[in-house]
Amino acid sequence: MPTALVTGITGQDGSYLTELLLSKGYVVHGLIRRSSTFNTQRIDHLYLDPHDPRARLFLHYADLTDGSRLATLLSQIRPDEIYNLAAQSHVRVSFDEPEYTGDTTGLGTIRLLEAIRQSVPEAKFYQASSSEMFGAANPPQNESTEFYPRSPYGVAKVYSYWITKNYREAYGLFTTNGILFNHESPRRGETFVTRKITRAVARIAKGQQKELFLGNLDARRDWGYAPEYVVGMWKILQVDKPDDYVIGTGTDFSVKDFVRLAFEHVDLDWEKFVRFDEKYLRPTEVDSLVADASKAEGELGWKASVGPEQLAAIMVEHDIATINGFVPDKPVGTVWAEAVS
Ligand code: NAP
Ligand code: F7E
Repeated sequence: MPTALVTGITGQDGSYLTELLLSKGYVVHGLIRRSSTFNTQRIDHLYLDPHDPRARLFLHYADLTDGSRLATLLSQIRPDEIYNLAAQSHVRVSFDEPEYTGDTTGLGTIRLLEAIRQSVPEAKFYQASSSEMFGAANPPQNESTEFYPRSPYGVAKVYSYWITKNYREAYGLFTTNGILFNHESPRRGETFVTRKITRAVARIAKGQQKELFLGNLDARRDWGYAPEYVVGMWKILQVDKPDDYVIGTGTDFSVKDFVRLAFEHVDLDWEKFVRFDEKYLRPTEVDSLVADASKAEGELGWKASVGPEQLAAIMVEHDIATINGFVPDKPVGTVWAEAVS
């Protein structure tokens, strides 16, 4: 059975990727941060007590800011594939915590790559690069577009992108970048704009909320569906020669468009509920990100099938179902917590 190591396993993408890898027969090791409350909600439905002979998902405490821990774990686990999804991933927060963002989202990658170089140089490495690296560059953006990051997050991701490429060229490691455009899902963090909108729409439709405060409605994004994007990650590591790929839908919608789609799904007029709050503005904004993912389609056979209209419907439906008491995945991380305590 192939063995994968996933950093950021408790995040949106980590949870979908783990589902995919387990379904393909992998043994999956996930790095998890110590937290004073449970933070494994997104993967609880995948976890079995390690004493169970069927267990193929194993979790380990670690942090991308702790290089010696990464080195120890890599030499113990000796994974075939490593997916580096961990990051301080919120662009607005990166302006509030620029140094921490640089340490985790930027330097975290070099700590991992050094551990790989020294312990498992034969392993394949995937770096979660981002369309935020393109920043102010004109759309559509592809693998040849010059980077012009507009936030501490974007700058940190550019560092990680280049150090990933450098370790490929300098040491011959199998290191790759997936340059993913925005991708969303019912598991999206609640402070990213799509999920913030769909949760509010569900609550407004149910009479639990009156207004929704947002910042810049004019920014344009290429929003895709996260479960499809983790397939792209896996495919990037299955090629013969390591390379970098843009992954996105090629669609071009504004935040206002997404708001309208989400409210229309419950037959409400968004203009009656949405208010402006400048606290959600960023010191520098990324105006327009639209993917040209033709290289991924041609070389990986990857193509998105879910666009923003369907995505908004999926997310609103999920958030309404949650209010109605439907809980799709096991909610709280008790199984894992019991196993390690
Ligand atoms: P997410 O939901 O915010 O998950 C981030 C993960 O990183 C969480 O598991 C988090 O752990 C972990 N993490 C944060 N700081 C860490 C640290 N210092 N050490 C170890 N783990 C740490 O992000 P996502 O949406 O799944 O995105 C996955 C990756 O793709 C990220 O690197 C993100 O920057 C990148 N990306 C995302 C998108 C997108 O649209 N979603 C697009 C392009 C690139 P906790 O659960 O403990 O907080
Ligand atoms: O903002 C505008 C905001 O925070 C999208 C991360 O996954 O994708 C994500 O970064 C747009 C921006 O995502 C609010 O100004 C308006 O223009 O959902 P977001 P993001 O910044 O695009 C990239 C590819 C990543 O790599 C990142 O990790 O929406 N916006 N009003 C707002 N945004 C938020 N969060 N909240 C608002 O109230």
